[in-house]
Amino acid sequence: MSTADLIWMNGEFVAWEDAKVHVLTHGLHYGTGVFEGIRAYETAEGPAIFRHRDHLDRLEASAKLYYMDLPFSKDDLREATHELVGRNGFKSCYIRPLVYRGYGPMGLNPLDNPVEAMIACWEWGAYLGEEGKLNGVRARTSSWRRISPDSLIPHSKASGQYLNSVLAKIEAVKSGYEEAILLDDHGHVCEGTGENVFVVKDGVICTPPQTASILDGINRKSVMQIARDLGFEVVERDVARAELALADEVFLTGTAAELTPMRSIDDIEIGPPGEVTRQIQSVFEDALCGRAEQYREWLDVVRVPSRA
Ligand code: PPE
Repeated sequence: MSTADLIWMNGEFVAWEDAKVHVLTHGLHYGTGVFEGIRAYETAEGPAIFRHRDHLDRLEASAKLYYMDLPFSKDDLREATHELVGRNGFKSCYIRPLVYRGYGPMGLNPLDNPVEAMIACWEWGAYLGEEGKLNGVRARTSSWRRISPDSLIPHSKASGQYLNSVLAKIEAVKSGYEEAILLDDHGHVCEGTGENVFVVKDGVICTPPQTASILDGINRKSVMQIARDLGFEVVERDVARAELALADEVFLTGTAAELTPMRSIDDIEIGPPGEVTRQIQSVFEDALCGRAEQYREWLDVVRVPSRA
C-alpha cells in the first residue's frame, strides 16, 4: 500500500512505521473497535474533507452502540485530521480513524480496557478499479447474509462486524467477480461489502431502507439528495433480489468506492452505466471536488498549510 510520513495515535503524531500496538490489544482479539472511512479531495481552496462532521458523528454513534466513549472530542479529532493531512502533504487522500479497546485485561468484558484512537491517511485510488468506476463492476449475490440486528448492529461501523464483509468479498473475488451483494436476513437486497446500492427502473431510484440492515452511508445520503435535486424520485424501500437483474441501471456508493456503476449481477447483464447513473455521478464528483457551489457546505477545507 502507499504510505505516509505520519500517523496520529492517542494525541501524538508518530512516524508511520512506529504506529504500533501490543499484541494483546483487545480489539485485535475480539474486534472491539469502530472506524470511519473518509476522503479528502483536491479543491481550488486546498484539500477538503468530504462531510467530515457527518463521519465524526457516525464514529461517535458507532462507539456508543458498543459502550465506548470517544477518548477525544470530535473537535479534537477534526483538528488532528486537518493537521495530519497537512503535515503529510496530501492534496487528496483516504482517511481512516479507528477507536478501539486497547491493551488491558483479556476476556470478553472490555469495560476495563482503555479506549484508544488513531487516525491514518494515505493515497487510495479507485477502490473497485478505474475500469469498474468507468464501465461498471460485475457482482454476484453472496451466499453470506448481511449481519442482522438479531446478533450484531448493522448501524455501527464496527471492526469485528467486517468479518461478514470479508467473507463475502473473498467469495466474490475467488469466483471471479469484483463485488458481492449481500441480502439481509429477510432475503431482500441489502448492500455491497463496503457500499450501499441503488436500483434505477423507469426513471425511479430505489435503495434499501434503514431497517434492511444497511450501514447508513454518508455517500448514500449525499447521492439521494443530489438525485432529488436533479428532479428524480428517490424511494427508500425493500428491494427484491430479482429487481437487481431486471433494473435499467444499478450503482453503488461508498467513500472508498465513490459512485461505481454495477453492470451485471450473477452473470445477468444489467448493461453499461446508463444516463441516470452518469448524470448523478457527474454532479456527485463535482460536489466532492468543490465544483458545485450548491454542495459547498459538505466540504471541510484543511487549513493547515501543506508541507508539500
Ligand atoms: N456499507 C458498508 C458495509 C460499508 O463498509 C460502507 C463504507 C458503506 C456501506 C458506505 O458508507 P459511506 O462510506 O458512508 O458512504 N465502507 C468503507 C470501508 C471500505 C474498506 O474497504 O475499508 C469505506 O468506503 O470507506
